[in-house]
Amino acid sequence: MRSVLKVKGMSCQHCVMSVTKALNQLDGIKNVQIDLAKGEVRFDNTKTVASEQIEKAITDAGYEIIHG
Ligand SMILES: [Cu+2]
Repeated sequence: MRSVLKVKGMSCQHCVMSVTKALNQLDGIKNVQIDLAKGEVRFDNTKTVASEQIEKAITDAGYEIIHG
């Protein structure tokens, strides 16, 4: 399932790499793409990884998910 999240705090290519790496470490998350201008993170959730787990990976990397 293709998922989209709004993530706050990403400002440069380093942030893109950090968030991509954090998500790629989750088993089942694939094809991570980040739109820096929109602050959007897109990925395939191939194993129904729990949203809590995804959120934790992003917050542990130092970024914040914008809800709603
Ligand atoms: Cu950055």
